[in-house]
Amino acid sequence: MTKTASTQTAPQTVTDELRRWIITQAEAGCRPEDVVAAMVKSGWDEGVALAAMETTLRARLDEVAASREPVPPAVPVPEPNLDGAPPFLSVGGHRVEVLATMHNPRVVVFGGLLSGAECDGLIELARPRLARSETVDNATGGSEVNAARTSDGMFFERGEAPLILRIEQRIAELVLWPLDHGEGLQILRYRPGAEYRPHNDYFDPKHPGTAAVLQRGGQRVGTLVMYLNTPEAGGATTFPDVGLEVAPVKGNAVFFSYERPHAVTRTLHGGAPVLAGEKWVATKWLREGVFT
Ligand code: PD2
Ligand code: ZN
Repeated sequence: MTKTASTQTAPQTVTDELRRWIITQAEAGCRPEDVVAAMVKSGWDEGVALAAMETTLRARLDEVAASREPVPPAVPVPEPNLDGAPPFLSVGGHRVEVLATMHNPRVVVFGGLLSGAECDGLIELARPRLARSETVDNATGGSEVNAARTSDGMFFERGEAPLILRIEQRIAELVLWPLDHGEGLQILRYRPGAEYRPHNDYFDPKHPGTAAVLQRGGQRVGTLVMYLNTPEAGGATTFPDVGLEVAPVKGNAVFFSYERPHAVTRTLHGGAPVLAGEKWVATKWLREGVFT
């Protein structure tokens, strides 16, 4: 039994470490009932343990299946100009720090992308329009409320207010991608306990609803998650394939790109549960073509 499974106390949070442990046990040939029994013995509620097993192993099976699928061709993706490894970039007169970079998956963490006043302004504009978040329904391409995403959210129209337009222009200049290739900004509010379970932002070519979604500008090829406040605890943006966690700090942002809609990009990511306080983010998804 590893430290993960033996040190949990209520409320019981299924961490990436626990997911990795479950996969290790299953791949070593442990029977599922023995894995659940070991978790229960170390303090886990049986229902939570069973649900964690089920979702973790289903995701792992999907990953193994994906590794056997044909890999779609690579397409151009947004990318900041980091030639010469600059410590900061000047974007429309605004200084943005380059805090961390990773190449596979392509991830860049920016500091000070938004000012405190810009973060507060986005929250103020979004708050009266929040509703329980929906995700794309894979079957139809429409949207549905999803238990994997327990936040409230809303979308702005592109350029709908001067503040939105200014931020969109900054993003376009930062990652060298045309403004009209971006979807409208999405705002999410997570309350304590809320999370966004690991997912990919690209549309899965296998899903029947994908063709409809691709009509509006093609695939998503990049994501920028901007933190509008600093939660008291929890709420990191996680990349479970590579064990990376980006702390949510007001004004900072994490950018990642995916040159094909496939797990080889290692851009599976999630929003870890918020442990205390609220977490607010603005997400800009970038498409291959003009988003209409
Ligand atoms: O809020 C986050 O950290 C987060 C994590 C994963 C947001 C998104 N995905 C997203 O908006 O796609
Ligand atoms: Zn996402």
